[in-house]
Amino acid sequence: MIRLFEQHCVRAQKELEGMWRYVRADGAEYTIPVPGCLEQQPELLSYRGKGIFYKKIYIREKTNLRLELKGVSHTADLYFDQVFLAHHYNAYTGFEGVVKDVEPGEHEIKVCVDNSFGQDSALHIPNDYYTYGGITRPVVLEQIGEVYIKNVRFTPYQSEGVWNCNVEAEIANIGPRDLTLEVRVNLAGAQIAEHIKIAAENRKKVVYQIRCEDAEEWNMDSPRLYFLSTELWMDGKAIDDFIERVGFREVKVSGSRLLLNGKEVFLKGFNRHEDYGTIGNALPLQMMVQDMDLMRETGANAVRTCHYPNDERFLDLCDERGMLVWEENHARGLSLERMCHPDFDRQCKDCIDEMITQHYNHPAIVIWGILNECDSTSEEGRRKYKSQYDQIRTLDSSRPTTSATCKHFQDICLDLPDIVSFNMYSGWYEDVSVKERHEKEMDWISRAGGSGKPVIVSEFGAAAIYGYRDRGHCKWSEERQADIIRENLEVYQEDERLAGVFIWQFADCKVTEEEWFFSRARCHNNKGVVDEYRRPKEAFDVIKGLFPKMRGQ
Ligand code: ADA
Repeated sequence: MIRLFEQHCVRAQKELEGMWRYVRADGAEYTIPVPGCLEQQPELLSYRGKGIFYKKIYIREKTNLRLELKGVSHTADLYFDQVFLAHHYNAYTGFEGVVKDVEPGEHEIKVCVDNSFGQDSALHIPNDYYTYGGITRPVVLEQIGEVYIKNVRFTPYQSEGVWNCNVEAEIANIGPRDLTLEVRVNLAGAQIAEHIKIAAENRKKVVYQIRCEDAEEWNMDSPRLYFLSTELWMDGKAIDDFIERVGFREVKVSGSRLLLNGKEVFLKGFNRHEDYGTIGNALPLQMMVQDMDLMRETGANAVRTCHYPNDERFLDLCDERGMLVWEENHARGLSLERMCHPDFDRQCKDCIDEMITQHYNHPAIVIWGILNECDSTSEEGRRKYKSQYDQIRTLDSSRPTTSATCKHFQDICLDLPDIVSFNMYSGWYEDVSVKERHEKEMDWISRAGGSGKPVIVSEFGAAAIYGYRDRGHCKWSEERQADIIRENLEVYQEDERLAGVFIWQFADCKVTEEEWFFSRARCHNNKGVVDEYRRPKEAFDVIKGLFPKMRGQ
């Protein structure tokens, strides 16, 4: 399944799911499901390295083709009939390749994939989560004509009590002729039609302001979604279309509050990695729904996509369920030395650019985050933080920004984001009073550039091995994890200064053995409140008792 709704009625689109041929670097051959992870194959359980995926397709009539790969982990080179189309780095954003004038008959798609931690990889490194391998998200094959819609951006805003929006569509003419065509936009009962000219081998951006008299707002209780359909017409015929699913809502920061449609929201959520025991990060829809249902069962209203952009189908689900999302770029715990990797700036820039371009229209996303626990203590680090915030604001000024810091009392970047967020493991890494430690942190934040801004506790929690019980509540027992989470939540629920809390973490996730085995029993980060098979630990019920009592919906 590509998305949770059909994106095209005119353009022919299909998913190339199923079995693909995979040839490992040493020549060993397998057939592997796509989407899927290499690690699901008995012979590839811990394979880290290069390999090539092949898929044969049949084309009935001469056409232009667009291939979209929504996630390949982590470096990919895409070929069509041995012709190179695209290079892409990063497992968590998609990319495309376009081939013109494909003749009828048999053709071959080839994707060279590498998931090793080589010297060209600044963001995928041995880490406290697992970099899987393979084509882990859907592959889409589309038939396009000489002109097609590349992208549509929807920005809602209220004016005099009525919903309005900006719709920007990017149209590409990949043919040799200058064209005149009609653009037709349909949204919530409003229609726009305009004739445009677009030169050969060129792109054009059209922008419309649409007043939607009858549009209802999207909110957490009533996540009303609308189809935004953009079509291209020529000689009385629809030749291409692009359907987005959008919601009318506004996110703002006002003083220390986060507002959704002018009303304060308090975020009560989980940090969630895309990871499931034996499946890896290629989660099928039913497992995403299971995660959503479990989070909802506790009373959560928000999720943080730590530490990378998520699968679009999960974001679609959040849109449908009114679950608020903090989505962040891919960068976890990088030291200054790692941030000075020659490819770091470019790889972050591409990731942010793709994340925002690809996920801009999700009403559920209310915060963009960057650089979890990276170096925010040096002038060089600060320059990098600043340039990433600047990049985000240029691409999207409609959502607030943040970054989760652990550089307590040393962070020099708290003045840069719209929201200040900090990770704090009181009771787990440090045996301290949660309340006292929290007060010190809040006091420091107010003096270090965060004064007057919303503050979020972006991570807190403790580890427990599922099923391990101990009457003395020793560390790693389910009882101790429940105690620590309870103590933290009780302190935060009293604190009117906070705008939200995110528990670390929703489910146990696999970590890389390299660099991590000594502090991570079972080579897993065991701080999930459910284990990697989604079996709830004792803490799950504690949260279920406390989340509904906290402020916010
Ligand atoms: C961090 C980090 C997480 C995870 C967590 C932990 O603060 O952001 O990715 O590593 O700590 O479990 O210690």
